[in-house]
Amino acid sequence: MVSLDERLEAVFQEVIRRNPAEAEFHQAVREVLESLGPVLAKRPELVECKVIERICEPERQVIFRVPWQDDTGEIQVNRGFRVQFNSALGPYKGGLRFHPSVYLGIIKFLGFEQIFKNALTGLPIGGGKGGSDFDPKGKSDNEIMRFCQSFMVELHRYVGEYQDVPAGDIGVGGREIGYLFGMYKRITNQYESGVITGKGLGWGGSRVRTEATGYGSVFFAAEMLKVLGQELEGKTCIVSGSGNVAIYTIQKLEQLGAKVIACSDSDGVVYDDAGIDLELLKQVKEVERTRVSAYAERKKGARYVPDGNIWEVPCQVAFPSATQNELNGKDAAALVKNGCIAVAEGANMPTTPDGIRAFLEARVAFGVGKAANAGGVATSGLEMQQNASRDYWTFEHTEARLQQIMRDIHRTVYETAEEYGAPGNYVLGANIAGFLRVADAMLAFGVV
Ligand code: NDP
Ligand code: 2IT
Repeated sequence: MVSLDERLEAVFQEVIRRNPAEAEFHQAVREVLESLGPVLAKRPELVECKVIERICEPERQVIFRVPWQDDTGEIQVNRGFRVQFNSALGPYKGGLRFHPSVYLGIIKFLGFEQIFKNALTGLPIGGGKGGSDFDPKGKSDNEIMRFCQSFMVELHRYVGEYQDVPAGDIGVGGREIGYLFGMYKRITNQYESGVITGKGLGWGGSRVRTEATGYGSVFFAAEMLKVLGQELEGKTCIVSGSGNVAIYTIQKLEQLGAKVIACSDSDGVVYDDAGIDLELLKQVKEVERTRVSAYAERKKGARYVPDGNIWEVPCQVAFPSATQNELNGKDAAALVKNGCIAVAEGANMPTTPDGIRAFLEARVAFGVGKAANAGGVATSGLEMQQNASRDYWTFEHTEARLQQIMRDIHRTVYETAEEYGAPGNYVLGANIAGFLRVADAMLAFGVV
């Protein structure tokens, strides 16, 4: 563990004391605090104004009951969350995660990350996150609908175009956004498109939003490689996960001439030396909503290993795109040993602190999630722009905007790292640049 400046250590200890048993939240806070030492040296007024203490405390947290009836008629009870972390730069903005592992600590870590990520996009959006411990796996379409409707019956009180704008995350995609928006529209009797993003293209959605997180993380990786005098064309890559982010990471990599030889889900890993067949993967995951093992059963030459470790596959560029803490110090060491030169985090906090340290020490270009995966929320911001102007943009225009945003984030993060004496350290650059944008707005507002 990197030791903290004593003022930051005191802030961190207070965060632990006030938020007991929330390990992921502590981890996300610690990573940011570890970057802020050089900022305090330059900007002592930030200490006096207690802006770091304020940023670590969510503006509002809502926890609610979500009762629903399953297909057998039995009543189920889940827990819903919305953490409205910071609105200094705009309405709270961030996804909803439906996964059985969800508890307050997960939503708070995601909401905390979201503050700085959203600031890095340069768009006027604050940070928030929500979700439920509901497990969508094995549920019928009707059960998903009833759950989403019940969730929105409570959530609608706290969201709005100018207040808080949710979107998808793990377990929440286009289908769920449709059910959520439909219920919000019904309750409020208003067609308030800007209340949620990730909508369908026929009813207020933005082109490229589905692809945006994956495409964005590939654009970010391309920028990192450019600094190294390299390009993605011809590179061998691995992408963990096989959900929304993973699929569109694979698609953009293939378009740019890279080869993706492995992907995964929480049950196992698929290896395909010929390169993942995207159409088949989409059929298996998006249409049939089944497991990656089904891909290997149908694709000649592909192999499936239950409980396999994807990070043992030799590659030049890795894209952790499944979930938090999926890549540890040992995994990072294996990647480095096998010749990996760049990592772009499509997921939120997929690399453990040990893993990050191993990458930084080995001088691997390590694109931290709050920078590398910001393309999803950035395109949500573009969806909000289109909704506000009652307009739809073309795919080409929207993708060009996304690419420019990712380039700008890369430049900002890279230059900030240099300015603060850590050239090439994207973790430090992203944390400082994101933090300063939020902190400066908060200072302007007085004691808020
Ligand atoms: P999806 O639900 O579409 O896919 C999630 C993928 O990750 C699945 O392959 C899933 O496997 C795997 N996964 C989830 N939880 C676990 C776990 N506990 N252990 C192992 N594997 C797991 O979600 P997304 O693709 O949208 O999200 C992936 C990551 O990207 C998350 O960290 C999310 O926060 C982040 N992200 C998403 C954005 C978006 O726009 N969607 C934007 C920025 C970041 P299985 O099916 O077996 O559960
Ligand atoms: O983690 C994320 O940035 C997301 N899940 C997307 C959030 C959004 O509001 O589009």
